Amino acid sequence: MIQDFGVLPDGTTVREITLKKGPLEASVLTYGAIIRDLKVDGQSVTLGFEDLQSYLDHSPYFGAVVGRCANRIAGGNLTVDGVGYQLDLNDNGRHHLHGGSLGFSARNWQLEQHDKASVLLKLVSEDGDMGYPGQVEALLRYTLTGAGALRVKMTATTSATTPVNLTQHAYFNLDGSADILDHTLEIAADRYLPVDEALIPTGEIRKVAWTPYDFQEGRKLRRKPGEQGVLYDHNFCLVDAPAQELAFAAALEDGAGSRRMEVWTTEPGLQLFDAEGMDVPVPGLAGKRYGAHAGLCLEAQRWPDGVNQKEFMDVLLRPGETYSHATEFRFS
Ligand code: FUC
Repeated sequence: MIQDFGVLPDGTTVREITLKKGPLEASVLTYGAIIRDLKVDGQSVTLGFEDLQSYLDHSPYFGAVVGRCANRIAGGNLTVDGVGYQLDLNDNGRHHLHGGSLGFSARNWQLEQHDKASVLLKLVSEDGDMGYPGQVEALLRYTLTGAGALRVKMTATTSATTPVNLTQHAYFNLDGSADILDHTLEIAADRYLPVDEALIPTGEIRKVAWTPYDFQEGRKLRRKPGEQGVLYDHNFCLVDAPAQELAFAAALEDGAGSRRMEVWTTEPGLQLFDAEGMDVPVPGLAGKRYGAHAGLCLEAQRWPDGVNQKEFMDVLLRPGETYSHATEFRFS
């Protein structure tokens, strides 16, 4: 099903495509390639809004695809083949966040194709967009699979060498409770990236063992005694390079242990963000209010600030190459 969802300030229409397959139903917006709502057996498992204006005014990237580069680039400083570029400084005027103020999450994607269970969207990011060199063409397909998963498949090509690191920024809450602190999370990472006060990786790659970042055996998001002040806004190091095949990255279970979601991805990193500071001033899906820890993000991506970190994998895409990323959110 497809319908108009609203009109952007520039006069273009945002479309909403509803996909259905088995127990899954997904509503996808052309704006930001946003997953506006994802239902499993009729229960919403992501955070979102009922109207476009709330997305324009209040969304902390709910369900959006972020790019060209997910997460932060320190000082918005990019150097490609010896040439320096200044990227849009949309993070407190100091750093570049999620591709800039008009990144992929704030663009109205073109609707290329759709059927009952899948939709294909396209975005052309022009040369110089948000300060980046080269024209990038991105394709994104969402598919509801017969096996009860939402599959996200993204590819991109470029006219000049530029960094590309896309991710799906959905906030999950599997049981509709006020917060996700009693959800249990497992992450298949034995290392994570410590950050500085601006949330930018320091460059150190640290073992999770004996720290609050050890999710290898599964643990609740709720801080244990003695863990006050622990922040979950970090990249977990799954592997050292992107892969061709999907691999298990994480599992999330609701408080009662009645719903489970697994994340499988080709990406080497997973950003955990548990929205501690969330305080959305307008109603969300079905009138819900979203406060602290209302949902959490599991953003599969290449390690953040890769353009400035020699030890991290390359995030540059060159002409003739194809960036490719697949992530599946599997429900049971
Ligand atoms: C996540 C975080 C950021 C930011 C954003 C809304 O990706 O890593 O810190 O707050 O979402």
